[in-house]
Amino acid sequence: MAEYHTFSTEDAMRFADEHSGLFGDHSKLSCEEFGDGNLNLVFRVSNDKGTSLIVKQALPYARCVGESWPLTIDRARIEAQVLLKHRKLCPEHTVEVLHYDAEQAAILMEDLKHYRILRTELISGKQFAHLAPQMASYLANTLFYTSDFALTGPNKKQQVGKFLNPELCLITEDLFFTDPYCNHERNNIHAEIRQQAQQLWHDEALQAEVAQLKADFLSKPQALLHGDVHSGSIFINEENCKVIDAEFGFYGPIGFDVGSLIGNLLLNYLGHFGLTQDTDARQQHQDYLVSQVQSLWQEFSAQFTQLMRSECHEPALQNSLYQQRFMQQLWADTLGYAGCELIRRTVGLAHVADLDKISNSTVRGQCEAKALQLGRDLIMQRHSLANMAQLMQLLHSLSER
Ligand code: SR1
Ligand code: MG
Repeated sequence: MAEYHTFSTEDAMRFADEHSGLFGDHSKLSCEEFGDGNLNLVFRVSNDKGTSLIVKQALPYARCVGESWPLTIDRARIEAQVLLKHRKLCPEHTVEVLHYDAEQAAILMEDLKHYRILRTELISGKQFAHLAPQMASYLANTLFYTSDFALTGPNKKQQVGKFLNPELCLITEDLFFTDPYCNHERNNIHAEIRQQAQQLWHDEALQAEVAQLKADFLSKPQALLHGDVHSGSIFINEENCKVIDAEFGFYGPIGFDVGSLIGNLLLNYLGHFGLTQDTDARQQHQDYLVSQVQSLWQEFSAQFTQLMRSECHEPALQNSLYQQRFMQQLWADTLGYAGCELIRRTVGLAHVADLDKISNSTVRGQCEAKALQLGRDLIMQRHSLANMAQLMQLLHSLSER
């Protein structure tokens, strides 16, 4: 087998051609590299009849930083295997993997060319009623059926071992839970909020809560997470949404996936204070986001609860009081991780366009300050915010500050 080498467009075409029966005449293929993510090469290979596939190759370093940040190419295995597993559990909302090559760390997958990236759509003010119910279904199914509620003890432990993913987890451990709370050189802090960012470095009460969330991230292998459910990992169109990019997958706390998505919806909510000048349009979009956050949690928790009642194979975990407590803790975890996502996307290495695209730097600073405040409130109050109505109150009081 050929040794790993970085794909050219010609290599990507050959790879797609060899591993799919779709193309036929190689001479009629074309290819473009269009990856704009943080880590990988992404090629679209097309024939002259309108058929296309995606080839994604892991680089041996983080693309957004360069060769000075080496990174395992085994992440392509994790990505392929998480997507294959999640697709079995939720075929409607998981991208299809057609082939994985360990040597070249390359994945051939369906081209979602009739879909668009959720983040771009939300930034431009688009709304999709099906987003929350479909993502609730994806999260409930993938997380329940990979948890101790559904797997035997030995099988679960074998799965945990297969998806250890230490290098990619370390990125999250650093970027999510450490960097924002100290003066780290990786941080990216706009001048307008430097003072608020510095407060994070001296906020011991907040740091203690973040330490708890990080400890759980390190030591609570509840289910096979996607590990990076932000709105750039979701493709959407008028009927459907599909999840991509599972290279951060591992066995971790369920609230991390649910909270990451809620955090990203809230980042878009806050970003629209600066992105949309028309106050009626802004209010309408923000109301939409609030309703999506509400329905995401309601539908996710209803489905997960139903699955615990009807599909739990572990006798001790069938206890209904235990299951209630489990959901209560999951709610608190979800709020905490959503808060961490708000903070790290505002002052950490990896920002989001929802805030960065605000052209007026003073207004952007005001939105970022709200993101830090809301992030802190969510983390600190995650055990006392009893329900979604209280979370919404917090959001509204923030808008008025
Ligand atoms: C160096 S990787 C930076 C971020 O991009 C990924 O999508 C993850 O969110 C990670 O934290
Ligand atoms: Mg990604």
